[in-house]
Amino acid sequence: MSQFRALAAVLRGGCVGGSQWLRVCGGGPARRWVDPGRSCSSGAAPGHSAVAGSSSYVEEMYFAWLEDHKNVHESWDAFFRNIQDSSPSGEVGEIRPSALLQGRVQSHSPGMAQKVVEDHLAVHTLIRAYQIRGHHVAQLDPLGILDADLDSFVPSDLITTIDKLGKPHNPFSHGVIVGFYNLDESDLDMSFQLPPTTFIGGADNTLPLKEIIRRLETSYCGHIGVEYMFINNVDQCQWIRQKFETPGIMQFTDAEKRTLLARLIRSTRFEDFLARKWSSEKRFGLEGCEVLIPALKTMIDKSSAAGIDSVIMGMPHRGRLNVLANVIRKDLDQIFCQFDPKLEPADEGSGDVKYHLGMYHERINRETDKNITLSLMANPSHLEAVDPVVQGKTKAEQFYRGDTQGKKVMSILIHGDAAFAGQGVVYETFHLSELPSYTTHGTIHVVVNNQIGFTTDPRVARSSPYPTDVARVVNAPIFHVNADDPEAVMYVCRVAAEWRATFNKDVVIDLVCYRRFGHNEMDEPMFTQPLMYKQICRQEQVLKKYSNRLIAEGVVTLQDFEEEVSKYDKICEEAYTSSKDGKILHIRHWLDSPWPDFFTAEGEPKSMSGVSTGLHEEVLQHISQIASSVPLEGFHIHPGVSRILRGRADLVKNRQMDWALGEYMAFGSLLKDGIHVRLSGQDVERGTFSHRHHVLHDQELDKLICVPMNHLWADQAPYTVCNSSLSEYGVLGFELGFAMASPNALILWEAQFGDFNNTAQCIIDQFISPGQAKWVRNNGIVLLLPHGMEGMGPEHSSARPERFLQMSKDDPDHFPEFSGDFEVQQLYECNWIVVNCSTPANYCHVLRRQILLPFRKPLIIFTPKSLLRHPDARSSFDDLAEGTTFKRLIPDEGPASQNPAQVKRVIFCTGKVYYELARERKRQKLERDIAIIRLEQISPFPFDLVRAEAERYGNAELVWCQEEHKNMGYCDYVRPRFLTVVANQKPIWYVGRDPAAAPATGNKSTHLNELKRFMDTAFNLNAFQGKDL
Ligand SMILES: Cc1ncc(C[n+]2csc(CCOP(=O)(O)OP(=O)(O)O)c2C)c(N)n1
Ligand SMILES: [Mg+2]
Repeated sequence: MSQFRALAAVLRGGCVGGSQWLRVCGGGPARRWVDPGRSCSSGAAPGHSAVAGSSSYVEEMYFAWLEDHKNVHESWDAFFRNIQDSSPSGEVGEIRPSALLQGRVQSHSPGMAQKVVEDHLAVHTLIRAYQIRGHHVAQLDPLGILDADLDSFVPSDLITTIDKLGKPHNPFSHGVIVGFYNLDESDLDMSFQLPPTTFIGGADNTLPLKEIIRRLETSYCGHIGVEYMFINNVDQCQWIRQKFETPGIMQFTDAEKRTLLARLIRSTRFEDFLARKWSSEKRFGLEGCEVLIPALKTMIDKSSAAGIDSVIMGMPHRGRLNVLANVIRKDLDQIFCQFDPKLEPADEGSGDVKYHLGMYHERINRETDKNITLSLMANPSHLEAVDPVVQGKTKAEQFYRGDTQGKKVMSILIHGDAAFAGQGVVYETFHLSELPSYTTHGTIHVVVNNQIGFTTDPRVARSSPYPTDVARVVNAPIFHVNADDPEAVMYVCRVAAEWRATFNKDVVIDLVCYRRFGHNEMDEPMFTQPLMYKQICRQEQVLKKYSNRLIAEGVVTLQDFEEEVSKYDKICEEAYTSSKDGKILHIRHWLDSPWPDFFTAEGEPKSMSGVSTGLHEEVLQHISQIASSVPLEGFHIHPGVSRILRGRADLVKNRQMDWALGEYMAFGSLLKDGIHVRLSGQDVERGTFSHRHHVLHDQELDKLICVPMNHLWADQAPYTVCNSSLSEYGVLGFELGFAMASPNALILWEAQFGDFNNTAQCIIDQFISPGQAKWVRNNGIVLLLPHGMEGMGPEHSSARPERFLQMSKDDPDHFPEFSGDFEVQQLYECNWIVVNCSTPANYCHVLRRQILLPFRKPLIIFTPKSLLRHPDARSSFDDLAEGTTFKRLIPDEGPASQNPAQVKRVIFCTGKVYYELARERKRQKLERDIAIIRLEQISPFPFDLVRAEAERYGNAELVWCQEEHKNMGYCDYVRPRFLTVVANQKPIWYVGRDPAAAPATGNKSTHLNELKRFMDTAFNLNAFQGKDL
C-alpha cells in the first residue's frame, strides 16, 4: 500500500492539466458524469481488471475527481480521498500528469493502483463480511462449550483480533496476513474511507483498519449476534446497522440497571421458592434462562410506550409459571395453591395442569403509567400448536378494534429451541405473517434456546445452524444473544420492540442459555449430557453475576440487593400462607379470553331456550337479489360467472335456492344483525367447486374486485372472505384463535376437501374437541368439510366423520332425560356439534343457530360436493320462512308417512346418500313400504326425534344406511345410540360398503358396483330375514 502513496503524489501533481486532458478524452462539456457502468468514459470500479493495466485510465478518473468528487463512482472517490489523506506533503504538484504515463511512475502505477484498489475493496468487503457472518463468531453460549450455530469455524473472510490480526495466518506467507484479502500488517494503521452501509465510524468517515476491526468485533461478535443481511430491504438493513454499529449505542442508566436487577431477582427467587417448597414437583423451571422475565417486561414496556395496550402471548411449559407470576402478574397464591393435591375443581374444567392454563389480566404498566391488557393463551402439550391460535386471536382483536396497523394490539410468541426448529407449524405461522387477512403486523418471537430438547442434543435435532433459521423465510431479523449478559438481552428486546413498532414485521430473539436441571426437575440430565452438565454445575447464577457487577459499578450496594431479595421472598411466603386457605380450584379464573357481556356474571348462558332461525321474506328477497347480481356499476364479470348469477336469479324467481344461495342467506342475514362473518381457507372466495363466487373479479382491470356480500345493507357488519395460504394446521389454528376473541362472529374454516382436515389434526384433537373441558372457554368455530363418495378415488372423498363422532362425548348407552328445551340442553352439554345437512335451507338454519344460541360450541359440517348442483337438493324460500328452524332430523313426508303402520322398513341415513336412496325407492316403487329418514344433526344424537320416528314406524325394521365403508362414516356412532333408543329390543341393520382400508375406490365401475350392491340390500325387504345380529 505504501507504494501507492507515490502514485498519489504523482496524481496530485497532475491537477493543473486536468481540464485540458479531459477535453481530449471526453470531447463533451467540461463537467461529465462518469458512469461506473460504462466502458471508456466510465468509472469502472478501482479493483476492476480493466483498470489494472491502464494508468491513463486512472489519470482520467483522477482529473475528473479533482474537478468534482461527484464525477466519479464512489469507489473511486474513496480511493482518491485515501490517497490524498495519506500523501506526504511536498510531493504534490511536482509531477505533471503526462509524467504519469512515462518512466518510473508509469512502470509502477498499474500494480500500485491495483493494490490500493484491492486494499480498499478488501476493507469494504471485510465490513460486509462482519455484517453477514459476524454472528458466527459472537460469544453467544453462556457455557462456552457449544457453538450456538453448531460450528466452531471462523469464516475466512473475517479478520478478528483474537485469532488473525498481527499473526501470520498462513505459515508460508512470511508475515503477511493473507487471510482472504492480501492485507499486510502495515495496513492496520492505514485509514480507510467507510462506506455508507456502516455506522461504525460514528461521526468519522474514515477509520484506521485496526479500529475498523475492533469496532466490527464489538458490534457483531460480542454477546449479541445479529443476523439480518438476508433482509431484502435496504432501509431495514440500515436501521439495524444503526442500532448495533453506532459506537456506544448500548447504554443503560443506573435506574434502568436497577429495574433490570429487581426483575431478575423476582424471576430467580420465584423459581428458588417453588423449588424449596415443592422439591418433588414438576414445574419446568426457568433456571438457566431467568433473564426471560426482564426480557419480556422490557418488550412490553417499550411496546406500551409505542402505543400498544393489549399483548397476547403464547408459550410452552418452560418458565410458564414464572411468566404468569411476574409478567402477567397472576396472584401468587393462586399459582401456589395449584400445587395442592387436595384442591377440588369448582367448575366444569377438567383441571388441566398448571403449566397449560391461560390467563387474562388488565393492569397499569409501571414504566409507562398506561393501561395494558396481557393475556397468555392456554395451550396443550403439543409444542408450537398455540402459535397460529395466538395470531388468530391477535388478528381478531385488531380487527374488532379497527387497529388496522397493529398499533394497539400485538402478539409475543415464546418458543423452545428444539420445537422452534422441528415443528412445521412454526413455518406455517410465519407464512401467515404478511398476508393481508392474516397479518398481525409483526410478532416478537423469543426462543428460550437452552441448547437441548428433552435429552436430545441440537446437533442431531436440526439441520440448520441455528434453531431460528426458519424465520429467515419472512425476512425477520434474528438477534442471537447470550442470556448471561442481561444488559445485552435488554438491548435486543428494546430494539426488537422498536423494530416491530417501526416496520410492523416479525422479529426473533434467540436467547442462548442453558437448562440448569433436567427436562423437568425430577429428570437426570447427566445420563445423556454429562459434559454439558458438569459445566452447568460450575456455572454461576446470572443473578449473582449481574448483582456483583452492579455492586462493583456502584449502581447498587450489597445491602440494597439483599433487601430487594428478602422483600420478594417475603411476598412469596405471604402468598404461600394465604394459598393454603384456597380449597377450591376455579378454572374459570384461568380464562384467557373472557366474554363478559355474553354470559352472566357467573359465566352461565343468559337463557336456555330454543332459537328461531327463520327469516322474513323481505330479507330473503333482498339477499337473493344481491347474490344474483353485481352491485357495482360498470364492473366486468366473466361470462361464466354471469351465467351462474343468471341461474341464481332464475331460482330466485321461483323462490328456490341452491346450496350457495342457502349459505348466502345465512351469512347475509347474520351480517344484517351486526354479526361479523369470516370465511377462510384455500380458494374459499370462489369455492373449490366454483359454486360460491363471493369475490367477483373485473375482467379488464387488474385487482379490481367486488364482494357483493358487503353491499347488502348500509349498516351491516363486515364480511371477510379470504383465500388462505396452503396450510391446514396453521390456518385452522388461526381461525380458532380468531373465534376466541368475540362470541358475536361467525368464523368458518373450509377445508379444500374434507380429508385435508387431518393435516390440522392437532388443532382438532387438542383444542376444538376438548377446549371447553380443559380450559372452560367456549368456541363457535365452524368447520366446513366437503365430503361424499362420488367415485373419484380415495383422496377427496372422506372428511372422516367417524373420527369426529368418536370424539363426541354424548353417552351412547344413556337415554337422556327430556327436560326444558331438550335440543338446547343437549347442545349445551356436548363438546361439539356434528351435522350433515341435506338441504340448503337446513344448512342456512344450522349456521344461524350457531350464532343465535346463548353459548358457543364448535360446529363440524360435512358439506356436499355433487349436491351443490343437484336439482333435487334445493329448498324453497318457505323452508327458511319466519317460524322455521333447523331440523335435526327430517322425517319421511311421502306415502310411507301417511300409513306408518304398513311400513316394513325405515332407512335412517345422513347426507347425500339420501338422494340416491330416494331415487332408487321411487324406481322400485317402494314408497309405501319403506320410509327414509334423514339424520341432519348426528351429534349430539337426537334421541328424542329418533325415538319418535322409531315408535311411529313400530312395525318396521330399522336400517342404518351409509355410503361410507362399514368401519368409517357414522355407523359405529349411531348404532349403539339406536339400540339405546329401542332399549335393545330391536336390531338396527347396517347397509353400506364393506369394511376397507382406503376411504373409497379409485375405480369408477367398482364404485358403481358397490353402490348398486348396497342399494340392492337397502331395498331388498328380505335381506335381513333369518339373520342374527
Ligand atoms: C409436538 C410435541 N412433540 C413432542 C413433545 C414432547 N416434548 C415435551 S418437551 C420436549 C422437548 C422440548 O425441547 P425445547 O423445544 O428445546 O424446549 P425446552 O424443554 O428445552 O425448553 C418434547 C420433545 C411435545 N410436547 N410436543
Ligand atoms: Mg430446549
